[in-house]
Amino acid sequence: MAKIHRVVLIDVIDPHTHRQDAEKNLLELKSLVSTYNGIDIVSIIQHRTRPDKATFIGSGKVEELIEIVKKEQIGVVVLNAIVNPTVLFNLTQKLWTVNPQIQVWDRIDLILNIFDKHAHTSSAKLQIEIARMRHMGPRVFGLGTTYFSRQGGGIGGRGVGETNIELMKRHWRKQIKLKQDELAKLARQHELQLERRRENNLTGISIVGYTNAGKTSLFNLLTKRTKKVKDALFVTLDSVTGKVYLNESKKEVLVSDTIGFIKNLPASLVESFKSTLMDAIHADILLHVIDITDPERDEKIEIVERILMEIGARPKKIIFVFNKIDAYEGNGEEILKEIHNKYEIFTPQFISVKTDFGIPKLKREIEKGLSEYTSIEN
Ligand SMILES: Nc1nc2c(ncn2[C@@H]2O[C@H](COP(=O)(O)OP(=O)(O)OP(=O)(O)O)[C@@H](O)[C@H]2O)c(=O)[nH]1
Ligand SMILES: [Mg+2]
Repeated sequence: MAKIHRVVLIDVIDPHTHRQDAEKNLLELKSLVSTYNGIDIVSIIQHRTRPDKATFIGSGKVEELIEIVKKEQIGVVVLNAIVNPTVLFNLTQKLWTVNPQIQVWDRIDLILNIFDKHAHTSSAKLQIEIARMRHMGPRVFGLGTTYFSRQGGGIGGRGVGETNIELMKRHWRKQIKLKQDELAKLARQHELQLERRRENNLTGISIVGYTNAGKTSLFNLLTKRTKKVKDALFVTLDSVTGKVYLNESKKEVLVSDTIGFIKNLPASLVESFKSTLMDAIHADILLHVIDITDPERDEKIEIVERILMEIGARPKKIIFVFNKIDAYEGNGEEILKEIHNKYEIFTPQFISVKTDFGIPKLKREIEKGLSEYTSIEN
């Protein structure tokens, strides 16, 4: 069994924020932590007008944190923010005395560590590496093995007056550039593949949506595949393409499953994952899968639509697919009406992958979209 990590979650919130809202903010972080196989032992919510520059929580709270780490045998401290690497380093240093193996992460570190567990293809792995290097920044990255081993061998040719930091920066930039070039090559291959499909008039459908909405479940159902499905965030990292058979037009069309989106996805990660989302960027039809049981449904819809815009997806049609209706506990009639009113232009569909409900109708809607916007008849 995978190792369970004992985790402390830390958030700094404005003194005017209610405790309830603060706890809600921590919820997603908690599911991320459990996705990472961690159990959150303690949450610390610190009220401050703004985070402390050196330690995020301020020296008083740091003392409290040291006690908790010691008493609860904490292995990982996670900050619900994106912070400067120096802050992480400062906190790590303070906690070393009670646990020499302590890890201090911010949101990006946590997400990257989850990604790491799920990356299979070389382009997903490269993307994670690039994002990690960017996030570490030149100073911390420079402290890594690469820098010192090369330093040991003698870098040579160091220009007059060049400081160590400048050297580190240059090394850091160069390493990132190398990885980016490698990734660009893979992306180009992928793009050529997509172009070829297009020339052969194979239309692309892509399944997108917030993480854990049921995208892979739908993909499996449509393509009769058996990709991994799990009640956790970011189970899917690599986009995978399969075929769905459409009964009326008696055609097979390509459909791809993609990485899930998340609130506050750091810009650097969006950039890094663009190539994974290539299928979504080029798709003619997007199926935007939404978990109808999620109380934050509307907010998540907005987040997904915004990220789609940011990555430059310009589909001919977007179909909103409200999934998990088998598990919806509220007033069914009311919610259907509300959704129809709000999202009519996205021809909302209501399905349950679990019970198969709504799938034939969804497929008909896809066929309609395809015949409206593309020429699969040829
Ligand atoms: N009750 C119910 N649960 C569902 C349904 N469809 C999917 N799920 C569950 O929702 C969870 C997430 O499903 P996935 O298909 O892995 O979701 P995803 O959107 O691919 O998630 P990521 O790849 O992590 O972004 C799993 O526990 C599924 O069993 C459904 O129709 N009803
Ligand atoms: Mg998935």
